[in-house]
Amino acid sequence: MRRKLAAGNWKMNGALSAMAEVQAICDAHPAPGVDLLLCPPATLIWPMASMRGSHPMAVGAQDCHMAAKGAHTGDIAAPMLREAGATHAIVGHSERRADHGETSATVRAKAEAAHAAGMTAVVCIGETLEDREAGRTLDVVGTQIAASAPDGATAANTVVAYEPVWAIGTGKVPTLRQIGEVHAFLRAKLVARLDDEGTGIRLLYGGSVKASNAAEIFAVDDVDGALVGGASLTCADFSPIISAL
Ligand code: G2H
Repeated sequence: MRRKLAAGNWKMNGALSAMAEVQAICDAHPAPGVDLLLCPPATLIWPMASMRGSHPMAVGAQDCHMAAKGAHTGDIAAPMLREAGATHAIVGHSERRADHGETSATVRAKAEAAHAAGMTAVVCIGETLEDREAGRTLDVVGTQIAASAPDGATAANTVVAYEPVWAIGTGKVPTLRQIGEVHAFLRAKLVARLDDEGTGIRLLYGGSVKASNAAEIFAVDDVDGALVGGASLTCADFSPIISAL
């Protein structure tokens, strides 16, 4: 069966002083019954991976370039992130799609680059409020998952995060029925395309997950965990979410 995954996305937050929070998270969950992943800014990957020591928590990047090296000022290649200690890379987060014009084709290439570097890609998809209100949610996420997930996606090298854009950092959360509908739809898409691997790929929900709503969201069928933003920055906020899984 799929193991549960609690993943934190620190976005552009955190400093070396925040390693104390990471230590507190590790101390609070010395042998977590779920998989843990924290994705800090690139500058903190190495410090976080070093600090974690032998604790099973994984460290991930928030993006990677699609090329393994080259003339791409300011970008970071997947093998470099891997060398720094990242085993995962978030690709296609809606903030990157919006701020950097990333298309699903770009996201797919980045996921393939992460795979080539031996990393797990956390592929993000999600509809806008406009899409939701126009009744296009399943069309949009269906198109995104088809175009963003590589053909070589497996249960080991890929995680999919469903993050409705309108729920990100807003405090608004879809109903449990809405989450369940999308997750069931995505599961069917993955299985149709990837057979057993599609059954094994973990589907995370993301968007304003917090301690007070985590348990009910995790109880929804085909929700295998969460990609958590703001509430993953401190042990006080993240620890109860981990415990709810
Ligand atoms: C969605 C999520 C993390 P938050 O972006 O990926 O952020 O939990 O702050 O809504």
